[in-house]
Amino acid sequence: MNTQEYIAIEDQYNAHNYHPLDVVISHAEGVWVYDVDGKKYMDFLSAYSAMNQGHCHPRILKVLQNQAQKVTLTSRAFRNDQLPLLARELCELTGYEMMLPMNSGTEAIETALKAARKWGYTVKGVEKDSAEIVTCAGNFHGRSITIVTFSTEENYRGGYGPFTPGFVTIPYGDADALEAAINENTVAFLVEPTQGESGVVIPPQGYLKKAREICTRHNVLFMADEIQTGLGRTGKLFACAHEGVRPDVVAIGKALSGGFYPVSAVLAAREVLGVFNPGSHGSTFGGNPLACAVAREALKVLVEEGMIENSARLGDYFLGRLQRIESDHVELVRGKGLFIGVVLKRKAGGARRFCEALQEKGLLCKETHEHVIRFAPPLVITKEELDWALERIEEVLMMD
Ligand code: IF1
Repeated sequence: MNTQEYIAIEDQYNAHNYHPLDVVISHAEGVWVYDVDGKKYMDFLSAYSAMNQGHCHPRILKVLQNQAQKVTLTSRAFRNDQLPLLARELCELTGYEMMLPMNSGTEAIETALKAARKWGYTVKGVEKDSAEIVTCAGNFHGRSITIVTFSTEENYRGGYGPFTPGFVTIPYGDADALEAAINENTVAFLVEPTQGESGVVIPPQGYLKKAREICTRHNVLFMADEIQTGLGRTGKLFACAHEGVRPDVVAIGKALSGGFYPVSAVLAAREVLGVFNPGSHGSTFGGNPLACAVAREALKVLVEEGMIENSARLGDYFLGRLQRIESDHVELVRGKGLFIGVVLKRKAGGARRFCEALQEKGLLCKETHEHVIRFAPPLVITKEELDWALERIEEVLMMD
């Protein structure tokens, strides 16, 4: 079958909750993906930063295959030999006392929200059912009804009411607004160190540090959503590290498995994750041996193959090259590491047509919020591959 035939079947039987590019991928390796018609593309989205290690990384694949022949799922009613090792390795790598394994990023965020509320009641002493969590306008933290409760994007929350109480929204990047929003019921502040879906929005220098200080002073948990920005995407293990900020709670996912399997986790001190007692939170697949074996290897290759440093080095190079392209369509280029947004002028006619033009030239990326082209290649990209991409990006940004 060819591309159009696959699309026709998908359109008939699959809900239309996305508007994807018309490329039907059949296999992939490293930074390259191949469609059913034999066309080759460079992946500049990395499945929204789940593919930091590149597609089908051989070491992770081997671990997946080996583990899949041993045991894949035990449930948490019993124990397995991979979860304790992932927990120890993840805590040693990140410096947190404990972790709680889940599957999707949404579940990690829900876990963090539940931990914060329960910590508020049992440790901080907030009055029962009065906990408040401060979140930022322009956020994206997942798609559950509680999480879209505090989305400020009508397309993400419209039609899903009634919503969950206990959330306060403040402008992103405004530490004074955080100070003003905190009261005796505030248990946590949830923030993306760089807002991905909003269009790679980097907060003002010093914002995260000020927010950290405010949370410390008011005994409010600083919770960082590093599901997209974490694990090397911005050139450091965690994006918060660019300001030397250490959150109380960190949610990770996506590249935690190198794109092989849904694996997410929450990292925090014993004082926070200790609020969960047996039976008070869980998941059928959370912490399963296949997920944990894959995540252990995904973390190992990320560190051992210098992907975080590569993201920093080539990210700086890429940003500099993009900023020197003199295109009438470009408002500004912003980013950190290999996490970059090209903000187009309103008169450019929207980012979609540029993504479609790039697709024609063999480069896959995704527009976000109408006017921003997001560039996020796998962190294994080489300078030669980046130059190949830059040549095509420059041609497209210079088109009429
Ligand atoms: C979609 C966006 C990105 C995330 C952050 C939590 C989650 C995500 C910072 C939830 C997930 C994905 C979800 C996917 C598209 C993509 C996305 F466009 F939706 F907003 F990356 F920016 N926190 N982001 O980025 O993790 O439950 O998906 O594993 O839902 O369309 P998940």
